[in-house]
Amino acid sequence: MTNSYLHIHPEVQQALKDQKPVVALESTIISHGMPYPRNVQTALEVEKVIRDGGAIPSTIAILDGKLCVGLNADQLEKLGKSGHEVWKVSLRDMPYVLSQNLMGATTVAATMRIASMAGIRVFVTGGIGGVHRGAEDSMDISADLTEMAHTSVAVVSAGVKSILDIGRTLEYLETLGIPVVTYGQDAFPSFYSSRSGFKTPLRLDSASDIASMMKAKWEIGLDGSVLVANPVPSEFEVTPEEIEKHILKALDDANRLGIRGKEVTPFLLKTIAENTGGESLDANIALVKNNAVLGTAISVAFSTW
Ligand code: PSU
Ligand code: MN
Repeated sequence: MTNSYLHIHPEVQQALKDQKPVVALESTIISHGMPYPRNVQTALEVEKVIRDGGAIPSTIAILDGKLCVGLNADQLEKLGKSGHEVWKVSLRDMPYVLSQNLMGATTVAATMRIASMAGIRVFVTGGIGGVHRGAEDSMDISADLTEMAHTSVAVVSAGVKSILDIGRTLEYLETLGIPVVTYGQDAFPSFYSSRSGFKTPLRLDSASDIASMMKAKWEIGLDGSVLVANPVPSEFEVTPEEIEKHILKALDDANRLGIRGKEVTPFLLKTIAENTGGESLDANIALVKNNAVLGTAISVAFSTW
């Protein structure tokens, strides 16, 4: 769906025209997910991983009243340096941020929708939003999930972070008809860890098998995402037991400080990163790069159909 707000970088435009593989990347991970300057460094390194794998990277953000598909190094630097001053944009924020000419970093939900407008079918991130712990009272369920129900872009993640209620998130994904497939193992991963205590609903062992499942889904008219869960490389893993105490502390802080709504996820991510020191940040960076390798291979395999 093209529109006057959509601005596609010429290199991305050309690749799409030539039906070459393109991989979308989100920008909230840069502005709200990691500290400066490692966020910008990581964004550039992830783009390089995608190029080395034979696809064109396309980071998505809202700048100067446009939905930008593909950013240059200056734009990445600006987004990364401005950190939390940048608007965190999920679907409901898009019209406001666009029409007010604000700088916006897109979440999984908003990135998927913009990628889809441009015709991109594969999107690489770290972790998705989901059903929060205590959602039975707060009703805090990320728009990432409902967006995945109807936008046909595959999302490559390292599973679901255990700041969320992983069991309820998997149930919700099932309700919405979203295939959840783990790459190469039976355990569903939980971002920092290759396991979560839950078994994966589906397992596939190659990028081409994942691409052929995407083709089957979309060709028969089942719109919506495929969630790919790619376990963090074992050398960077943090055990669920170790991370859990930091999560409980961060949740407690969030409650005490009355953190609500869109602030919850960035607050938890930031608090946990601070309290675990470098270890969780190293894991975070390693898993995003690892996801970029798999996402690129999926995108290359998908582009041959
Ligand atoms: N989970 C992570 N890392 C992240 C996010 C979630 O492990 O960076 C970001 C993503 O941009 C995701 C957003 O789309 O947070 C979800 O926010 P919310 O829970 O407010 O929907
Ligand atoms: Mn929320």
